[in-house]
Amino acid sequence: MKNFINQLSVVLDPKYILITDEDKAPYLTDWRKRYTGKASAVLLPSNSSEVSNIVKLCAQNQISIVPQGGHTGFCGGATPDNSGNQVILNFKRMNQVREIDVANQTMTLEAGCILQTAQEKAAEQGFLFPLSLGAEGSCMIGGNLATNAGGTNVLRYGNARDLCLGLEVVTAKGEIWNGLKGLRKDNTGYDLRDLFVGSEGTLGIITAAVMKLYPLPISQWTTLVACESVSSSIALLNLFQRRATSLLTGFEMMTQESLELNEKHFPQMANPLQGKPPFTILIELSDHESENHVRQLLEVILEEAFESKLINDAVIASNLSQANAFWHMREHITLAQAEEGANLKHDITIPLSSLDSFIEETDALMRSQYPGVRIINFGHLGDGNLHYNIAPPPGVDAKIFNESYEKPIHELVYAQVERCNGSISAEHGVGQLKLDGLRAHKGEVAHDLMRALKRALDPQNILNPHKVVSI
Ligand code: FAD
Ligand code: 2HG
Ligand code: ZN
Repeated sequence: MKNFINQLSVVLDPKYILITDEDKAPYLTDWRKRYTGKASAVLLPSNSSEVSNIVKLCAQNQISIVPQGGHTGFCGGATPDNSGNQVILNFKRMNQVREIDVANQTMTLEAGCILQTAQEKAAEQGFLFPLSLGAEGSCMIGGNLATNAGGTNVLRYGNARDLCLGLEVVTAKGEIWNGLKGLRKDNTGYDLRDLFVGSEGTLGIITAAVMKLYPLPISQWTTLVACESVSSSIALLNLFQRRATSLLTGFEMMTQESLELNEKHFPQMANPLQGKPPFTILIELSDHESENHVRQLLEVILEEAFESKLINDAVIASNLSQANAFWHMREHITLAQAEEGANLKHDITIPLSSLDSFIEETDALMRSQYPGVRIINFGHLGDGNLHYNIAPPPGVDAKIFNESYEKPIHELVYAQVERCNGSISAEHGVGQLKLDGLRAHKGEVAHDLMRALKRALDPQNILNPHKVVSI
């Protein structure tokens, strides 16, 4: 290993090769503190050639690499194993916006560019870069693409994959594939870009990307509404989709139990709706034409929703700071859960037509089999994506809860997901958390194809091994 580190210092300035325990510590534990690994070194390259040279050396020495962005992922994908032989390749020094192409409405970003920086740089040029999620102040575009991140604008603009037009990737051999074309059409055979997006660092290392930009909306209106049931929430979504079409940019759901937990930890984020509605829906409309048009449309749709008894209360944010407060309330549920302690996450998608029965039946099964657990159910309802998270009954030790209940609770939820023809990972990925369950979920044929791809692109199994698929 000492010899390998010496070789590394030929291709990377030694001050960017972290080898002391103290220097490495911040890179070894994931955001949820579920996984802590060991690494022989943390490497901080500043450009794609350095990444290429590092990968070549790793390939020669059979050293495996864990790519790492902001380390905010929820599935342990960016955390090394316990062998102490892996290296972490962290992208924080590759953080430049290489280009904003105004005519083509694209931006080219290095993998370590923080998502919020990309949004801000786009806005400076009058563009919207629509990828948006709670971790945007620290997650990086390479990590977003590697996980095919979703977030709160998917309903209108799609997930990270939909926003990506081109990639630069370092392969497992250390070659640099330059696919940084900002083309909206390119049917020249297999889509390599789509292979790397969502592969969580197991097929190649993303060093840069061309991303789509959109015109900045001139006005946005945000409202919170109270719904009595899942079925009325979905009918409300359909009403907004029919009436507002592409002006609908956000449709998020929070249950009463989620907001109560939020308020416990962040009392300043109390729900402004009265009477503790079972389902609070956050809706956002965006417009590129005039301030008034979308506000009036919102009022008309809400009136119709009141008349059809889909909602029984609503509050429209009167200014930007109130709109931000609504969004903060939604985004803080994850932080409230982290403050509260242990919780089991289920990032699932269900077809909207089955969502009502999924929630009703799964809630009932959960409450009868695990009395006292708290069902912290919230998420991107417009995408059929629930964060169906389970917290232990108050006062139950987190460790005991995880050890005794994690497996059966996952099994219960995932069996329900299968029954409804849903997915066990909507937007957070697989990483190491869902590695074992993936074969059963995908089916043998799909899983074998995934393995074949992994073997073809990374025959030495040095790119993030034992994440997503084991070979
Ligand atoms: P990391 O966690 O560092 O890495 C994630 C995976 O990508 C790992 O497998 C890693 O090896 C790989 N990887 C990282 N960089 C590269 C690269 N350059 N090349 C190849 N592979 C690479 N996710 C959502 O989808 N929607 C949300 O709404 C959302 N909200 C969140 C809110 C909070 C508060 C937090 C903490 C997380 C949230 N997440 C959400 C999860 C997380 O932020 C996303 O998965 C994000 O895309 C991860 O980016 P990252 O830079 O932190 O990646
Ligand atoms: C969100 O939508 C994130 O806020 C986090 O995807 C979900 O905490 C979670 O489970
Ligand atoms: Zn989410």
